[in-house]
Amino acid sequence: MAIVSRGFRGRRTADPRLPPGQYLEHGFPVLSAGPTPRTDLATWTFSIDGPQGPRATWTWDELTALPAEDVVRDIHCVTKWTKLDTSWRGVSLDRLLDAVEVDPAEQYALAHCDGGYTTNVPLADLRDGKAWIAYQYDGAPLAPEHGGPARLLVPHLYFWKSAKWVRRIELLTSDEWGFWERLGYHEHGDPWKEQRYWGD
Ligand SMILES: Nc1nc2c(c(=O)[nH]1)N[C@H]1C(S)=C(S)[C@@H](COP(=O)(O)O)O[C@H]1N2
Ligand SMILES: [Mo]
Repeated sequence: MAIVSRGFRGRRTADPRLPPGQYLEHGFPVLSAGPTPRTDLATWTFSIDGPQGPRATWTWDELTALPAEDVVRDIHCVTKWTKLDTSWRGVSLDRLLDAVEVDPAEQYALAHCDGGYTTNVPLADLRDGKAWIAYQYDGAPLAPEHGGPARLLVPHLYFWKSAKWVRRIELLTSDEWGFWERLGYHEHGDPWKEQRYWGD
């Protein structure tokens, strides 16, 4: 009996969709560093900013009128849970970045959220079909505790990069750490390279 169950466990941890050190989670844990902010959709905006302020701003109606994409992706939290096949609807960052002029020297981005959370992502990780401003999860409006009305979704990086309640993406010419990065989390956060903390 013991040998049989060890065999099963061994086969599960060998799941090729699990990055190193991760386990499968079937629920959807909520991880927030503070209270869930509430923003009235009538005044909500999302913007892409440069050093001089907003280069493009979308209201809720404008953002949700843009062509959206349905994406199914695995998500990986640095606390070691991985959830497979999560389904989202949102606007590709490619489409939003197309609306602004980006200086070639601006290779970094810092996401800013209601509530003050921030996280940095290299601009290249937001391009080429890798990131979205997501406003639906599993066919329903994104729940406030999971980042509704809208969150950044960057599923190929650890999930702390997927900033909930995102309101601005600031383009930068040098990398600037966000909330968790200043507290010791990795500046990039690739789960397949196990970039969890400083020095990984
Ligand atoms: N604004 C904001 N975004 C955030 C966080 C946060 O505390 N505030 N936590 C991050 C972390 S550490 C994780 S793992 C995911 C959790 O998303 P979930 O609560 O939808 O599972 O959100 C990320 N985005
Ligand atoms: Mo996390």
